[in-house]
Amino acid sequence: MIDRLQAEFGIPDCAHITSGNNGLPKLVLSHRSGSAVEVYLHGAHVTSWKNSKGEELFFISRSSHFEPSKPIRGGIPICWPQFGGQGPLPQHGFARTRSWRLLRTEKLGDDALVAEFELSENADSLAMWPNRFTLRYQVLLDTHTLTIGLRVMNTDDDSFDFQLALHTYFQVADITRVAITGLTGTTYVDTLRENVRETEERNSIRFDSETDRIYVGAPDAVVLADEARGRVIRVEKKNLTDWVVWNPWIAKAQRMQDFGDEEYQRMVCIESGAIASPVTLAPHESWECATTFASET
Ligand code: TA6
Repeated sequence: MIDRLQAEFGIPDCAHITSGNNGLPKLVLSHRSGSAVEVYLHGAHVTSWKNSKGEELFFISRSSHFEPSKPIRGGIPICWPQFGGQGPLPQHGFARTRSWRLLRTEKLGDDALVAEFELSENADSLAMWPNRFTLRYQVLLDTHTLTIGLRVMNTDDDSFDFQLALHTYFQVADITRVAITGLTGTTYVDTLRENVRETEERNSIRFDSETDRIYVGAPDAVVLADEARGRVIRVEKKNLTDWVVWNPWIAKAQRMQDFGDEEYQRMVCIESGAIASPVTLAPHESWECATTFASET
């Protein structure tokens, strides 16, 4: 399978399909600047984004599964058509545990690299979610940016609702020296306090305990400062209403078997999504969104 994918989608010095962890196929896009991204076909899961210096910007747990039936712990899990346990489906829906089809790889005129993946319903998904759909997931890598685009198509004769989140795990040097800015004055749902709604009063969100908040109707841009490393990453969403900010801290980290007890110190999740207000998609209509990650180097 890897050889067939490489023959069809490989681009010399730019796109390479290889056997990843546990032999799962993954695509590696290597930009001429030195930046790179890795995407497993399992879940169309971005597991690595490196800047032009080759520094890893995303977090992957050393204890992560790499098995067809389980989500990868880190990178960008695609939460669709449900977020969390907010419905009858498995936690965060089924898109992140399905094998996606690689549709195309391309080197654009400005040397940016793009790959596109597709997922549609199957007997398993229809059994738990009786809707026909096609998802198109686009990964675009440039010198300083990684842009994720998702298009949802309702290929059925009835409307359906969905939630979505790009559940992105950022690597940080020390969670106690991390600041997230851009959400001052935004309403958030505190999932650790019976979903009470509060207003974010702080200019900088910092971490000293478990944090699990859905910022609703939020501004489109946030900035992550990894102060211990002097690294800044800007994240901008398009046509998505919410952000989730999450760190499991000590007790929850210990309860997560695919996550090291100490790993909470080296990661933070900033997730762009449509959560508080699910999207309703009419028959044969489509909807799209994007999220761009920008690194200074
Ligand atoms: O995004 C925050 C969250 O909903 C947390 O409540 C936590 O459950 C996290 O997602 C990870 O979920 P997972 O199913 O990947 O373990």
